[in-house]
Amino acid sequence: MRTLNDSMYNSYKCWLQTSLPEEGILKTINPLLPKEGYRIRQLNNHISIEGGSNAGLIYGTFALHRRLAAGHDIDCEGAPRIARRVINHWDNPDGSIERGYAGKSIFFKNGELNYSIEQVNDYARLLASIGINEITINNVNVSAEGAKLLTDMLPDVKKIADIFRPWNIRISLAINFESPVLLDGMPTADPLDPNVRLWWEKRVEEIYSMIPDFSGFLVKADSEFIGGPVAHGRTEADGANMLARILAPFGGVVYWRCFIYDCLQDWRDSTIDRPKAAYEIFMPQDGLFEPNVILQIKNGPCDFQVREPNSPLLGALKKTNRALELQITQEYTGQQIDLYYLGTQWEEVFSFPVDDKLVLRDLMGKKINCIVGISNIGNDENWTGNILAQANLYAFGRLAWDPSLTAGEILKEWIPMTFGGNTEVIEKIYEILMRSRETYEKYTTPMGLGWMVNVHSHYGPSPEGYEYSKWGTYHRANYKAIGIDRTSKGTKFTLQYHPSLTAMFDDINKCPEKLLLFFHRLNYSHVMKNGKTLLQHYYDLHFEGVEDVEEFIEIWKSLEPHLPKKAYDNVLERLKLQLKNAIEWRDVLNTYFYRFTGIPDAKGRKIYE
Ligand code: GCV
Repeated sequence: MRTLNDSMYNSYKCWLQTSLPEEGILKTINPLLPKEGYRIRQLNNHISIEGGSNAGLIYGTFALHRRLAAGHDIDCEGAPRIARRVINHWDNPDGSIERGYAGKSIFFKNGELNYSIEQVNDYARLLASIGINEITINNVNVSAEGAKLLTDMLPDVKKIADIFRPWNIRISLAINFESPVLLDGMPTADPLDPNVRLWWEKRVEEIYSMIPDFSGFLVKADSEFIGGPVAHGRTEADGANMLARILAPFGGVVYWRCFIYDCLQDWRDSTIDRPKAAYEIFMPQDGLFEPNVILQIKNGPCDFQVREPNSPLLGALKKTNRALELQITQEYTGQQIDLYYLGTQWEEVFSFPVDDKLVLRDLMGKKINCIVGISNIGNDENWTGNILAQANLYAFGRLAWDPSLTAGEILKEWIPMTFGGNTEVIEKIYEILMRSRETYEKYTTPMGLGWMVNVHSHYGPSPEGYEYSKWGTYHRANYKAIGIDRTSKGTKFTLQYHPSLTAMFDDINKCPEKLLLFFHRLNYSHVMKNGKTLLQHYYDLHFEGVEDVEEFIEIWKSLEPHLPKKAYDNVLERLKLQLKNAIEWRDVLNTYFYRFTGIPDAKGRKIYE
């Protein structure tokens, strides 16, 4: 098992490892400050950090470190805008990580909790440094093995909770709704069955006797072949409320995921439109959930694609608590091989309108007081596989603390903390990271189309990989047109938004061009605002995307003298793989459309027959 002292692990000088200044610092608790808040002052012969509690002192200490590295004034005050700042792990008991790209789980091995205390403590410290205050350690797809966290593995869960607690991080568990059947052979998991309720009561009492600050349960139910209340003829609210009522006396909550859709769709049936599903299921139940239920909603209505509009449910629910779920692990966004700084994407998510006045950011910390990120770490020597992918975890924490930060501001903290103060290094890494999302989008599926990835792995191009499948993710390209008409004249998805947004997305001239193919079905001859046809625009973006990656490689190479060899090699190796991937995407997709249309590239560049 890797420990803090392993040489490889220490060879990166990354943000969590630079030591915190301790000498000449006076730390005091000031109950007048918010509990997790802090105030830092530079006085004559020392620096004072006041915290509203120990948690505030922890955050204040890391804030001081950050400000020193970024060259900001030391005097400052801070407090989180969002109360619950949560990391979800998709770690399985066998040590694998669903959609993980940085090695194996740091928690599990061979069917049990099997970990290094130092490593987990170091991870807790890392999360505390970015303000995270809660963690779910296991995958939402809970196998029969994973369900045992509630029983056989509970003593070990307690030990993990003990490691996280000093860092102000509470623990929660993902549970399988069918646990009474899976673990104890009960005849049913019907949430209205009194014996089922009793079974859960016993589990919850046991958990709280061992982990008094246990945060609660995370539930993926009635989703992707996993059971839930609907299978018992009940509603999502029936299921969530049964658990919530049991947890309430202990101060626990239920995170109920809204990622529910028909995953056995017939592609011939164009009356079903997957992005509509969550709203259709949950809006009629708005107000029926207990106050300690938090509906956990992915940022987009599909599934963490490179560009989607925000889920309409985030703004539409009025009487139900909710959490915004973001994916830090790069499932559809390059798998920690391709460069993809998610900060720019999340800044857009926060800036996305909810109605004619407000954007999502305005709801954060008010109507939406919880944010969840799917972890991108594993036991890899630098935590995230690609060292530059650390920026995504860092950005998540910083935005969870303060959603008004910009993607650029966050990078200007992270880069010097990780690579030191050399201006050339800072500027060049800043440039490639800030451009990275758009570059990936250019050579994959621009304009909101999404998917077209290889089935299951979700890396690399396969334009028809999901086209005739059951998953409901179609683009319906033919010789003339592409995309789904999701306007009020089409599938009516746009009607799920505030009327001002319906009007914008419905109107082809007002719909943001970057989302055009999410909302509209268009002929390849459609003329874009830049005067090009849709098809030519598509070709151009694919060629440009590859050129961008070539440029990134040159920029990175120019930094060789200024970077630790290990970090330099780590990224260069991945950039080379990214170039291969980008070329593959460009050629497969350009050929795909050329074969349909017979229209060559206007600039005569090579498109394969
Ligand atoms: C944990 C997508 C991913 C799955 C993931 C699921 C979810 O479908 O491909 O791996 O399962 O989302 O968010 O539940």
